[in-house]
Amino acid sequence: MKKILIINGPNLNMLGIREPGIYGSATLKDVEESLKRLSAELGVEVDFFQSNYEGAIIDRIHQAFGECDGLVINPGAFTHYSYAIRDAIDSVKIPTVEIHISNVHAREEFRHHSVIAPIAVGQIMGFGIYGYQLALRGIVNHLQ
Ligand code: CA2
Repeated sequence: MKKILIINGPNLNMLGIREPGIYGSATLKDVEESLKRLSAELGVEVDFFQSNYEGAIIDRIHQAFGECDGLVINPGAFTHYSYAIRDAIDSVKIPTVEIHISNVHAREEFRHHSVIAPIAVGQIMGFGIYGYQLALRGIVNHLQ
């Protein structure tokens, strides 16, 4: 069975708790439960990781080498400047979908650039937390 790792970066532990106008009212736990249900439908295994620390995210990506077949990541604000997370994904060569809850292009200019996008299979954004489902479907389809 294919195994997909779903990583959420900094501040995404606050989903559903603060700023519901931008990120909605569902919690990260709600998101993970819905992905768990979808994984059963798609016949894949999912594992979840959230951290507010760049190094912890990098360590988890390294740990996924030889263990996971695909990666779905919302790197949070690291999206825009973490060459270290980009290099980690590139080094393990695990096919990756980048997901954002909001449409980053409709927001501040600093959010318009992603350093992850060039090494990702694709990007999903602007569909709220439903984007996680699209991202999981996307990576599973890519791996098949
Ligand atoms: O739209 C996205 O998913 C983002 O990755 C979210 C990041 C932001 O820095 C990116 O530019 C776009 C921020 C995550 C903050 O999450 C919160 C959730 C609830 C309350 C406060 C913050």
